[in-house]
Amino acid sequence: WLPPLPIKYYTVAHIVQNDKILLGYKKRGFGQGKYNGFGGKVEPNESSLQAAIRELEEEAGIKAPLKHIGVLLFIVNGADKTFHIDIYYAEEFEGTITESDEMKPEWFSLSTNDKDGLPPVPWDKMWDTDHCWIPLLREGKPFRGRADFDKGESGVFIPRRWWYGL
Ligand code: 6OG
Repeated sequence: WLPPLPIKYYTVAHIVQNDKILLGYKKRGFGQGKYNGFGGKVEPNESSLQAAIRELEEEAGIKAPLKHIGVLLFIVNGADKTFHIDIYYAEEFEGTITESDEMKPEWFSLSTNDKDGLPPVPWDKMWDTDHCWIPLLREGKPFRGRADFDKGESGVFIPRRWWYGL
């Protein structure tokens, strides 16, 4: 058995500031109803970094000096493609955080006792494997990972095995 082809390139970008993280509630499309960083497909005419900057602006209304911090490979048994996801982050941004038709941006606390009264990161409404690498992102440690999924009823991805490392 081999991973499904083609390999499709995606981006996910996070703003991380003083132990808080900006996530978006996905209102439509793939991953609807989940919280995730901002991102999407890399178009043929652009680099992964250009796509990450463009998607962050389209979905959250802000510009940020994104830095590459991680690579994730998601292999889904029964899917028609394999996902290669570049993860980016920034500690600053310009502009006003704005809701789009795709994403509703919200701040969450990465610490357990938050002074600003922010809600904690909603792990139960995120992709199952995010808790493996968001702590590395928080510490600014470059990481890579691979997660293998089965495709369940109605297209949901069921995580089977995963590896994450520095
Ligand atoms: P659009 O269809 O909206 O791009 N994505 C994932 N993000 C996380 N955290 N975990 C996963 O594990 C993911 N699989 C895909 C990449 C889809 C967006 O969803 C991200 C893109 O930002 C399975 O254009």
